[in-house]
Amino acid sequence: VSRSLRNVIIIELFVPITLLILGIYHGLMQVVYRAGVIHQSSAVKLDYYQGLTLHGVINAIVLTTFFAVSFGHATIFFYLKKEPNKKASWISLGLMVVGTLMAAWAILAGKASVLYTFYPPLKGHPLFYLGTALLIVGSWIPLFDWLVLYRSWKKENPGKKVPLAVLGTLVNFIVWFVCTLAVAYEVLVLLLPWAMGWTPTVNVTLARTLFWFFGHALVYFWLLPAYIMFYTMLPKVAGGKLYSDLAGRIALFLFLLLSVPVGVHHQFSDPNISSTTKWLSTVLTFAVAVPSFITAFTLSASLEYAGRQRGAKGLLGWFGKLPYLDSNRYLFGYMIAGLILFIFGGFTGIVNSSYALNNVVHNTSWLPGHFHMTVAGPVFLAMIAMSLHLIATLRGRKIFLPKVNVIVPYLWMIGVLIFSFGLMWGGLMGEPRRTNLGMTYLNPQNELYHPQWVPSTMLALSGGFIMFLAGMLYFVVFFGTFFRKKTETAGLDLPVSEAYHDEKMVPLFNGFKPWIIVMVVIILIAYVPALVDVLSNSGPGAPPHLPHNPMPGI
Ligand code: HAS
Ligand code: HEM
Repeated sequence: VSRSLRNVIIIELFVPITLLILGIYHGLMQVVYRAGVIHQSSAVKLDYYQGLTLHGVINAIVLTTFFAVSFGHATIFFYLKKEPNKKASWISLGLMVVGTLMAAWAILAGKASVLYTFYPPLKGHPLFYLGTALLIVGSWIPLFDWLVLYRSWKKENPGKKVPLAVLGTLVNFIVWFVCTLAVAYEVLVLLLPWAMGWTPTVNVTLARTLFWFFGHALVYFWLLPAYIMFYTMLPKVAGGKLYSDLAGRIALFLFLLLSVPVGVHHQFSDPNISSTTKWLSTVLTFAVAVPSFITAFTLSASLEYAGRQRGAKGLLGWFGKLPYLDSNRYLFGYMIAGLILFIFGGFTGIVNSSYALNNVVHNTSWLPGHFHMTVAGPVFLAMIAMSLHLIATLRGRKIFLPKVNVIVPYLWMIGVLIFSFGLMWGGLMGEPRRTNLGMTYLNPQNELYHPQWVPSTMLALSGGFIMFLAGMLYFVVFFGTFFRKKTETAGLDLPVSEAYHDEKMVPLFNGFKPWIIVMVVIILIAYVPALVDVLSNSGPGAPPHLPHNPMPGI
């Protein structure tokens, strides 16, 4: 690996992991406010919503985008043996860093407490929107470069299967490119002119619809780097093989088809979208769970094979034979802890997407319960594990405190389980999300005091504290590894799983064209009705209540 690419990858990991210190601190503060430990609107000069914005933006937008780009560079180079264009990689990194600094300034100055979803009518400083746009444009650049490398690799290797990790990276960034077009339009055409004072108002539901066109595909943009690791590395570090290579390809292509057209499931309570459009969104969302079910079965079979290779007997003996605490295979611990969390994260997602059940959980603390078992579960654990692996190998450093490192993922997992259980329990009792409970419902001095929410918020507080502790231990390991003396040969090295069933090359699963066409068709089927609803039903006044329809909507 060239010095230039190595430095790009290292900076792309170092910047967000450093910012993450602030992101994790604000996670802790969130549980502290929620549990009514403090009854203030701010702490350490940062306001509640400012802190929540920092938490969501740093953890879920900045860390994930930087990581996806750096991991993309790593997989493309490692599998295709071709270096991405030097200039393009540095321009992309430069745009992402400048964009992040602009948005961070706006938030820290208290001028953009708009949360990571920046729904209008909350209005942020223009630099917040511009910074977000730069971060996104910066992350687009590598895709075009990688596509050139991919095409030349295909020409040189006719009839060979495209490596699964490369396929995953390209699927992920094609989804990212398509979905970010909508948020770029939202930011540049609707929000920025409004924030600059050039337009008097914005169409709120149109902005939300454009945001969620982007927003749910965003969660798969977070997930797919983790899936690439689960398919191409986990079986190897577990001591086995990937059960089926074709299953991985099918799952990835299903994400290409179905990641974007499901965004309306975040808008079940928006009154100007019709029930039919929402029903369609539920059906498509059930469909997008299918590639995750395929993944669950394929990975279980791969892990069972690994367990048996390691001498397991009987039906379930393989569970006990996996390298849970092997500090040389710490990637395994991070990945398995994430997968265990995702069993719960996935099932709660299916509850959310069921149109009628969504009424019960929407905007309650059930939701952060769900998404800390997804984005702060498999996604976060896979990302921080791979960041550590890449930093250690690219800089030729040994892992600092390997025995501590190997328990970090389990501590995090236990923390998330307790934390999310507390939030979901509270959510089912009506606890709202995005609300400083310490000021009102969890303040005994306040007339709104809800003592029945004390146990659930205390549970969330204790889980959140364990997560915070695990996060701090991770920082010690990461920065300890980063700054220790060089003792190993530096280079880019990734674990590679062989396939147990390495099916023949099928042209349909070795290229993108037909899939992209079907993707566009499904997006049109889902989003033309949604946009027609939004544009024809937005105007002054609320849509009428229809007695035959208990759901919000027309
Ligand atoms: Fe979600 C809201 C539905 C997946 C993140 N989601 C959110 C929000 C976030 C988020 C951040 O339909 C909040 C947005 C906001 O701020 O308002 N979500 C789903 C569904 C899925 C899903 C159906 N979500 C994710 C993923 C995320 C994520 C992935 C981040 C990475 N979600 C919703 C809906 C809402 C929502 C509604 C809106 C709710 C509202 O009202 O606002 C599916 O993709 C889930 C499928 C997953 C599975 C699990 C498969 C299990 C696996 C593990 C196997 C384990 C093994 C280990 C092999 C079916 C793969 C075994 C070995 C041992 C040793 C045990
Ligand atoms: C929101 C705690 C780590 C992503 C929240 C909320 C809490 C919380 C309590 C809900 C606030 C509310 O709606 O009332 C924590 C703790 C963490 C942690 C204690 C660890 C110490 C993470 C990580 C990620 C993440 C690692 C992602 C990688 C998010 C997102 C939100 C959120 C996207 C939504 C923000 C919003 O509603 O605008 N967190 N979190 N969190 N968290 Fe975390």
